[in-house]
Amino acid sequence: MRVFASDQHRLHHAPELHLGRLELSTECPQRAEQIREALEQYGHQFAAPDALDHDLLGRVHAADYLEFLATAWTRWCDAVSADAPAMGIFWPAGQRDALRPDNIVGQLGYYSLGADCSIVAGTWLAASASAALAQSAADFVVAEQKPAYALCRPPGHHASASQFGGYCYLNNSALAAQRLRDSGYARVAIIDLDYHHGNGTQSIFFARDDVLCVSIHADPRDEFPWFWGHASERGDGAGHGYNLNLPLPTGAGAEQVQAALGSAIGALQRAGCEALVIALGVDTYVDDPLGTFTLTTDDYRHLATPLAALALPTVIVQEGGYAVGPIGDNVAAFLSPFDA
Ligand code: OKP
Ligand code: ZN
Repeated sequence: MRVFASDQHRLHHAPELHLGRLELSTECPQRAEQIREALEQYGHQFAAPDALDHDLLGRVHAADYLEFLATAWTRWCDAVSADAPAMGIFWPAGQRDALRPDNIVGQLGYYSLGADCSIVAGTWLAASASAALAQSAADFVVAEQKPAYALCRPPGHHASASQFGGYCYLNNSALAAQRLRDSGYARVAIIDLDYHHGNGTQSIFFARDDVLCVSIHADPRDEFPWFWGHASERGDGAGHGYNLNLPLPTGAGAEQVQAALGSAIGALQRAGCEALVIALGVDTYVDDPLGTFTLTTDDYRHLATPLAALALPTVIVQEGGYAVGPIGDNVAAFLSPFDA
């Protein structure tokens, strides 16, 4: 399979708040390095991304948020400290239409959903390179009518039009879907297989009927992102019926995920989707430090089999997965049915 990858992700490894202390995030550069090494060994073909299309970025993210992300680190260094990561500490909790503060400290709360990630010197460059991979993979799929995989890091599915969080800054899967739409596919499906609900993707497309969002994830009553991902969230206005959440209980295994995937594929077919983005998190793996699901490496091949059989133009975008040792084998197992 064609794999889009870049070294720029190495510029970003940001601290997160963990048990009351700042620690380097579980979302680490070794994740992408392991995946790259494994996919090289399995003989996948690597390609470099094209330059990021800022018009595409602007169709998924708010202009003021993009300006904030691009300048947050320098503003933080000038106003606060170059020795600490830039992160929020206050949020407009419960206030629906809060006015945006002018100060960087206030804006970090305004533009984020939690304190589980931060912005460091290389964050914007790494996030934009990650987005460029998703865009380039989508362009490849359109041009070649073959599937492609974007080795994105940092991940993207928790980032909404104007908020970062959950290790995500730019929504790579949403950008890939928007690119497919702009290339002429009338309706695109995003199937999100990450252990965590793709709240950012859901929010970006919630009022739209041209992108069907389906997410299979741990029930938000027990898991991050806590406030999104319930089955009752079905979309707004014209988008009603084009958002489908399939939450699973803590400890769910391959059979439960496989059954939910059957429902996801049914929804995709009923909606008449012409192209597919798979938000591939492998934090559903049995030994994942953040997850509780029990999937094995072989299960990823079985999960991908009915998706590959759809034979739709398909972009696979890397999201989470924190069991660094086996992460490459898990991704390779998922990709294998698409090469058959
Ligand atoms: C991102 B993705 C653990 C904090 C957990 C939130 C999890 C983000 C997951 N110290 N932070 O969906 O894999
Ligand atoms: Zn996840």
